[in-house]
Amino acid sequence: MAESRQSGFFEAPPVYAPPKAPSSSSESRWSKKKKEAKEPEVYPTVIEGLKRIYASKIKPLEKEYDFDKFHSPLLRDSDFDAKPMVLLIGQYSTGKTTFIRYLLEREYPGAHIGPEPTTDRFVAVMHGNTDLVTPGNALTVQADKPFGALSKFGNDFLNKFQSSQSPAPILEDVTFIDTPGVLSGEKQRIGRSYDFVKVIEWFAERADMILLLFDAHKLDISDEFKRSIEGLKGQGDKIKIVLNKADMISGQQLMRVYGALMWSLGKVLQTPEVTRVYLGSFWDQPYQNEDYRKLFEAEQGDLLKDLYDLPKYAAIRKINELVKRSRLAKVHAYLISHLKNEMPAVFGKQKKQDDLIDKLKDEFFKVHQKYQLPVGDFPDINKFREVLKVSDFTKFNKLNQKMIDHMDQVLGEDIPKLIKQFPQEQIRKNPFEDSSNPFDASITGSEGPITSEDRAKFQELFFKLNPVNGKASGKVCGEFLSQSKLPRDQLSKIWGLSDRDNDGFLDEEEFAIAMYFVNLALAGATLPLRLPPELQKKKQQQEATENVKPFG
Ligand SMILES: Nc1nc2c(ncn2[C@@H]2O[C@H](COP(=O)(O)OP(=O)(O)OP(=O)(O)O)[C@@H](O)[C@H]2O)c(=O)[nH]1
Ligand SMILES: [Mg+2]
Repeated sequence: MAESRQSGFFEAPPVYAPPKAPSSSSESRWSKKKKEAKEPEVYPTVIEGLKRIYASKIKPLEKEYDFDKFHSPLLRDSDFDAKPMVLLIGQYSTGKTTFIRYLLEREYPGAHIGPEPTTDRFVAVMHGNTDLVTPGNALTVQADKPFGALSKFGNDFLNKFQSSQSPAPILEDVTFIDTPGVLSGEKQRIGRSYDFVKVIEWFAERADMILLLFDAHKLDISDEFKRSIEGLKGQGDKIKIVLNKADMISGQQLMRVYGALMWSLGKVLQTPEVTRVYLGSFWDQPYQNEDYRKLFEAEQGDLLKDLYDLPKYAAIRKINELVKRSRLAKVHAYLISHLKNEMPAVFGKQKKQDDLIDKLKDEFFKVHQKYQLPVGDFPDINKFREVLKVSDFTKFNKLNQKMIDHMDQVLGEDIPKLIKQFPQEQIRKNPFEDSSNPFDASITGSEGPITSEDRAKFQELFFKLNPVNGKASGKVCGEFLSQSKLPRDQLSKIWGLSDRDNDGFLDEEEFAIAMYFVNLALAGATLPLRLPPELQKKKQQQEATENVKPFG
């Protein structure tokens, strides 16, 4: 099945042909001008649209006003093409590397797992046809990777950064960032030779999901971890908490740990909303304490569902981020050109520049008033001041109204147009409805997961179980399914998947699902943690067809 999945979520062939560019020799000044002024009605893909809007209207303004010196480097195509990124953060040994292993269903090259601090570097776990490790320095110069900007953290950091490529199917749609465990006590004081918190902030800003892992049987929030979490302010909506290894403690202890975790997090995260916590043991080993099996499985299922959804929402997040960036870039252009304007033509330049820096708050206010700009779009005044101190205001550029107009077009026309295009692309590339689902590729076939031939066989078997009111009891089904000689834990997993209404009985459809998974497990495939949507839908569809059989 993997062969049929050459294209990732964003790379499917365009439905709309991109507007043809006239050849340069035949291009008149007029058509050039027209092309400049007008963006195409429909972009080949949303990501392609974002790239073009950025290159034609936002980047020129960013260059004009040194946006990169003040805020963040100019974007490259690879920044737009980057797959959704999941950042894992936690104290050492909370199970970050194991969690990635569990999702990849294999080890990534260079992975170390162990009870002592093991991962000593940042690892971008990405897709590749063969296992390959690329060191940090080489990564930052690869134009097709979104890590160029990391060079600002220096060599000490780059020596502790690498990418590990691996052919795991999930990596075709998501990139994971494994991080060194946050240290506590003495080890923390020894320190690192690079700014760990700043690096975490960098990844967090670009991540689509941030997983904060805690160890239920060793709950501990060190100062460095606290600072890292504080560095995540503003990214609250991406954060998900994982209380891992919950199977290692009793129910009573778990309640206490859960309460303690919520209490400490409330203080650190300071968000009005309650952050979602996933309880469980996120690895492929049997649970040590079986009391909460159902709860853990449900939680695991929820977290996986959120991961499934990432590619779907990643494009929306990219649009969102570009909007944020454009608004900041516009305010930035006004601020820089205003400072330039305030400078004297001949004498007293340095003095005036120092004055302006001293009274920067007043200058911000003037710009806010004059152009009616939202306060929320203004940058952090202290960071802005730091860069101004090493700048020469006379070199700043004057206000370029055309560039500002372009930004208004981006925000008022181009982006809304792109969003309108969005639903079509979503339908076309819904990762659940085609074979690019990274998690359950093996069970999605062109006929649907259960073939009609199998379905007929399963139906016959089901009726041999003498169902009452359309349902066969757990005992009867259990005995029948045990004949497969599958291990008990697998059978229990299969039961959990197929008895969808948890009533301890199987109806005809649920029985078909169970049989389907029994065959899959017998063939050596890994069982999914939650019921794939195709099977859920099948059930609804079947119910619908049954309901419209008035004479049946
Ligand atoms: N019970 C249980 N133990 C786990 C789980 N995940 C990991 N472990 C154990 O916890 C230890 C640490 O696992 P790692 O995956 O190395 O943890 P890490 O967070 O990557 O650690 P560092 O890289 O040092 O920060 C190992 O001995 C694992 O066997 C889990 O889900 N449940
Ligand atoms: Mg690790």
